[in-house]
Amino acid sequence: MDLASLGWDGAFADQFAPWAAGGHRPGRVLSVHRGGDLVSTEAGELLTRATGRLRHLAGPAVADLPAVGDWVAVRDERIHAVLPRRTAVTRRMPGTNAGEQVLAANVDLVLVVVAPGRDANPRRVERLLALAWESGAQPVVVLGRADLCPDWGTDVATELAGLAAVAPGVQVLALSCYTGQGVDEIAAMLDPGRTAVLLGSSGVGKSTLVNRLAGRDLLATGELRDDGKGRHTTTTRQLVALAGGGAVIDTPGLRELGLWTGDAGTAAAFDDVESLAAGCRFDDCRHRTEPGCEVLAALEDGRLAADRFAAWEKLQRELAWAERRADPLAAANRRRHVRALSRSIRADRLQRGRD
Ligand SMILES: Nc1nc2c(ncn2[C@@H]2O[C@H](COP(=O)(O)OP(=O)(O)OP(=O)(O)O)[C@@H](O)[C@H]2O)c(=O)[nH]1
Ligand SMILES: [Mg+2]
Ligand SMILES: [Zn+2]
Repeated sequence: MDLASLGWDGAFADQFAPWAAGGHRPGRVLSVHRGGDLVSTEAGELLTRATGRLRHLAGPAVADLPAVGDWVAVRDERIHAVLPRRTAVTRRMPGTNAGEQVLAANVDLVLVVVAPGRDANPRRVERLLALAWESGAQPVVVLGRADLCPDWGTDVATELAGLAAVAPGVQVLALSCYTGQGVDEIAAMLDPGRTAVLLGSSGVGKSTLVNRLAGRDLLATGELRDDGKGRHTTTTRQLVALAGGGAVIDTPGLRELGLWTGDAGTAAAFDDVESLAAGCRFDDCRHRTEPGCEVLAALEDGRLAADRFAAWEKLQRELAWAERRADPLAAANRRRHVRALSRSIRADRLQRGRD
């Protein structure tokens, strides 16, 4: 496999130099299984395993072990090191109360795929976008299975407008793998060397999209249940190299959306609310009764929708809870960091307004 088409570049090569000197070869993790990690190298695909040393260093921190999309140093069918991740989509480990899980590493794009109707619920999209922004990659919202909108045209436009309202600064597009609408647009985002990860509920058509992009039926897709929900057909995360260069990572439908300490992500996903909050007179304004509160003023005059504010508050509470559990000290620092970040977002906007 040509590693450049998978995203290998000079900066990674520089970081890899000491490993190359030690006789290691670079590779990208395609999938992670109990029996080992499948890695794509210049010499082909290899089934590898992290060395005992790497496991020992990671200890209980599974996030330090190779994840799908990672660039790794391989020798003798063993992974000796994981290169620093440029971006990472992470969440809390489902079912546990601590620990971070890396869903996809070194991605350029996070395609948040939703189906028309219930699944395109603004609150769910907001949460997925917070996760996406937090990764450091660029989110895109995809209305999948758009051909199912009863009135093809008007309904799609309404759904897209609803999605755009909760996705400031994010491209929103309609996709149908049946009619082909939107497929080329997404393919065009995946130049050689670029990687996208697909996130969304079960049954929204993620694996079907991968097959369309790959031009052949690589992955299993599943019929929907009678209630219109998916059957959790995909069970492992998997990186697929596309023939024209570029790569896409398919993931199982997300049931539990445990946000990791995603303050930066929330700040970006709720750019509108955060910018208002940055304008409050007091730095620690709770937006309840404080004088000079911009958020209250915006709620009053309709610039900010009440349900969007409620969603933001709820996410804030969850983040605060997750943070306290993970690292109480860091939590306080992060709060300060986010306030600074929102202020810079606001300054940036004002600047853009002036330009
Ligand atoms: N009408 C319509 N159906 C689609 C479209 N894309 C996929 N489907 C169907 O939706 C069902 C679910 O598709 P999958 O690709 O398996 O969905 P998924 O998101 O990968 O689901 P999980 O693997 O369970 O997370 C299948 O029956 C597909 O044929 C589309 O554009 N339009
Ligand atoms: Mg699937
Ligand atoms: Zn306020």
